[in-house]
Formats: sequence, structure tokens, C-alpha cells
Amino acid sequence: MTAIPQERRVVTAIPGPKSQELQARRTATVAGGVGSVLPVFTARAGGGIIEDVDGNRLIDFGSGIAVTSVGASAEAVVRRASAQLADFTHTCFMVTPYEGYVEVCEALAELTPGDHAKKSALFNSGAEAVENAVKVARSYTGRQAVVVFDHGYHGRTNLTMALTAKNMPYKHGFGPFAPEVYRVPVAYGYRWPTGAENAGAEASAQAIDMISKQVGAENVAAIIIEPVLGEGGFIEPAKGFLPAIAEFARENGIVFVADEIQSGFCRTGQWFACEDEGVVPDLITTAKGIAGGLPLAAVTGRAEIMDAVHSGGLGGTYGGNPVACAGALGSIETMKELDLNAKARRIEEVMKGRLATMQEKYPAIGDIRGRGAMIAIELVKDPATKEPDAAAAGALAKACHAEGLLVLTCGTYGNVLRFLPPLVIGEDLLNEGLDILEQAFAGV
Ligand code: PLZ
Repeated sequence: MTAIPQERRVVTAIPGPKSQELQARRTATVAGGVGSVLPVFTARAGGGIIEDVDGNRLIDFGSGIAVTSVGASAEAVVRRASAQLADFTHTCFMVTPYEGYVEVCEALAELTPGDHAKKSALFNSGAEAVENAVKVARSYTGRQAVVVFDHGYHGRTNLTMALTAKNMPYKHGFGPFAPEVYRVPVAYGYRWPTGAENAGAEASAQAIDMISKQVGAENVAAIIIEPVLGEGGFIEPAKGFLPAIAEFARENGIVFVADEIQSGFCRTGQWFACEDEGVVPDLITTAKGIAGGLPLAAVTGRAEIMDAVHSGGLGGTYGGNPVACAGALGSIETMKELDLNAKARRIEEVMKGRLATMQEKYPAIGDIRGRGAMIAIELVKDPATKEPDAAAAGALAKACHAEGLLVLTCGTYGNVLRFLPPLVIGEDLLNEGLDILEQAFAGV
């Protein structure tokens, strides 16, 4: 494996001719429902760089949507997964088990918040983990209702579509959705009517009141929340909100589930984002960053809750695939060795400093938020009205792409530009990416 030079290089139009050729073949055979943010076809990727088939090298501020935190070809991930590939690719853990699965569960017990006894079950995707957290919570409580939040995202399967807030593109035309799902307000500080300083207390009171009056706390199996909401716009619930909801869950025998699929594994500068306010979830769902790009997901939680399910009630052919488990062990090893929590906090410092300077010049930046290497800016037509400006977010992303900086958008209103660089990105590349963003503002 040759390391990819950590330098941006734009040698063709973006996308270049080879990418365009592949895109034409793709259009002929790949279902139109599957989109791509930027149709440059990848040749290799690593560190903070994605190299395309035309030889362009893009600065990566996306990490494949918060997945390749250790980079897309991390030495320990490649080494361990390759060794595992050579030994065996699959037996199915439900048929004849193997050590890697157990080692991942041991690591999850060690790294996730709380010093209680913990157990885990492994799956393939984030949505599958969330579905299984609901199965476990229903089995443990004997209750059915599931409470989720405004702007929440939990996946694209039938149950997780119901849990996801946003219609387009995730739910439109795909109903009917699973029943017994209830949505309540979240403390979105920037858009809270009485001001960010009141959002934590008021939103939690409203949410608790709605759950109590409309659902009945004694009917609720699980409350599921992303400690930093991802697809919904990198919304950090205002301080006090998460602890109040977790406390309400505890008082009422409701399983409190932290969906850390996007925010987990060093992304926010802590192993898990719920540590920020000392919240200890009953169950935690993880995926994405866990395995350096290999498909793996987990539900981890209190041993007595996880063990409520009858033997054979949880599983799936590929859940905890041995190659993916080896990748996870390599990824976790890298996070510890390189202290990627510290790296994420440094990325936050650099990004927020630069973005604050840009905000002085460009008032379209209504809000700068997020933690660690999960940072976003919310774009508005006018900072006084806060009217969302999705067109600006789209135009800025496009301008960045043309210069070889991969950025993603998100948000219920589509007006949030989000930055999710690999945590191993060099500081020079990080700053160069921010230079490109600044030039994009000047041009748009
Ligand atoms: N929970 C918090 O962020 C996945 C979705 C991209 P899967 N987020 C990226 C897209 O448009 O499909 C996600 C998440 C949170 C659950 C999921 C679902 O994880 O691995 O995509 O199923």
C-alpha cells in the first residue's frame, strides 16, 4: 500500500472525463433512487485525501458521512482486516462463533459511558442497530411506544423511516410507516422562539408534557435521541435538555437510547457525545466510525436490559462479520494510539476560529455549531429573520467541490453546510480546505 500524498490537486474539471464516463455507465444500470453528492469516482483514499480516477486529489471534509475517522485506508484497519480475510471471511456468529466479535463487545463495554455491566449485539448498519435497540427495549419493558425528536434521523428501513423526522428524501411515498412512534420537540437553540438560553428548560418541559399527556409514560418502551443531531443539521440540544430527558426516562422505567451512530467514536472530541453532559444511556447504538469503513454496527447497554431478549431473538446472517470486527479493532486501536479525541478537539478549535472570522464578513452564516470534528454552519437569508437559505448552502458546496474540497450539506431546511473531516487530517489540509470555503463565500 502506497500512502496517498496529502496534497490537494485539481488537474481536470470536477468531475473529470473518466468520472463522467463512469457516471454515464452508472446512470444506465444503477437505480436512480440512489444519489451521490459529488459524482467523482474514487480510485483510492486515505488520511484527508480522496483521489479520483482522473488523478484529482480532493480534500475530504466528509469522511464518507462520518465513517472514516481514522482515514479510509488506516494501517491498523487494513492490516487486521486483511489478516482476517486470509483466515476466514465468514462462518456466521450464530453458527460457529469467533473471537473478534467478543473482542469488539469487550471494547464497547470498556469505551461506552457508565461503569455498569454491559453487553452488546452486533449488526451491519446503523438502521439495523436502531431497529434492534427498539426490539430490546420493547422486550425488556413489555411496552410498545417509542419517542423520538424533531429533526431526528435514525435510518431508511421501515421502522427507522418512522423514527426519522424529515419527509424528503427519506420518507416521501414510502409509507405506511410503523405505528407507535411519537415525535416531540428538541432544544434547537438557534431557532428556539424564546431564545437559546431558554431552549433546554422549555423544550424538555414541552417534550415531557407531550409524552405524559399524549402517550402516557407507562406506555413508552424507549426514548431515542442523537446527542448531537446529525442529518437534521448538527443540532446540539441546548444544555440541560439531554439530562432532563434521561432523568424523566429513568423515573418512568423507560429505556433511554443514545443514537451515537454519527456522533460516536471520537467524532465530537469524546468517545461518545453524551459524555459531554455526563448522560449515561441505558442503550447506545453505534456504527459508522466504529470500523474504519467496514460495515459494522452495535447495540450496547445494561446487561439486564440486553439479556431480556429470549435466546435466538437477536441476530442476522452477517451481523458482526469477522472482517468488519477486525476492522473495528484496528480502528479503535488507531483512535487510542493517535489520541483522536484530542485531534477532534484541535479540529474544532481551528475550524471555529476560522468560521467566526468568516461570519464577521458574511452574515449569511447565522450559526456556527457542533463539537470536535462535527462542525456546521447554518446559512440564512437574513440573520434577523433567520430565513433558511438552502440555495446558498448548495451553491457554496458546489463552489467548494469545483476547487477540490468535498463538503456535505444537511438540515431539515437543507441550509446547513457540515464539516466532518477524518480525524487524522493534517492541519495544513484543514486550513487549505477552510481557505477554499472562504473563497467560495467571496464568489457566491
Ligand atoms: N442514526 C444518527 O446518522 C446514518 C445517512 C445517510 P445507516 N446517517 C447517514 C443517508 O442519506 O442514508 C445514521 C445516523 C444516525 C442512524 C443512521 C443510519 O445508519 O448505517 O445509514 O443505516
